Amino acid sequence: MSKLIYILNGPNLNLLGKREPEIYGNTTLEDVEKACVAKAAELGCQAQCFQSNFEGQLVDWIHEARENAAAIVINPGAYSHTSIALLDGLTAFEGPVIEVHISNIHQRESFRHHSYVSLRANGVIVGLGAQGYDLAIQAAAELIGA
Ligand code: CA2
Repeated sequence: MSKLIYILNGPNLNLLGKREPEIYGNTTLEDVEKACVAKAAELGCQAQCFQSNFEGQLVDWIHEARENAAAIVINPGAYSHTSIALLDGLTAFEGPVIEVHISNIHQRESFRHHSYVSLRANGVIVGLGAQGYDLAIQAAAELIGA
């Protein structure tokens, strides 16, 4: 059976492609998720995509990934900068974690420069737009030996 990669998107990412295209581009979350499923399949893996505006829901999916998934690709949105709960959940996950940010958080406000999730992530991709998810899946697939 092909290895499963969980693709987790945090708060407000359901608005992708619908507002602030100068920062986040025109690609919708639906487009991103379709591209993730296709990329994973191309690499002989499977992607399952989730988005929530609630921190606890994201933590629950990370716990679920402990049983089901070989790797996690996560854009934690603003929770990157605030959430020790996501960091702790991800620390309890044994496989590789790749963190994605569509925008270059280091060129933005100083409160976006620090990510708790980066303390756990095997790799971080920032500033490459929606293509960052593709690259993250590629990295995750390599790390799980797919
Ligand atoms: O650059 C990223 O991917 C972020 O994770 C996006 C988060 C932001 O809080 C992080 O600092 C960086 C925000 C997601 C909001 O997405 C929107 C998309 C379209 C319109 C409005 C918000």
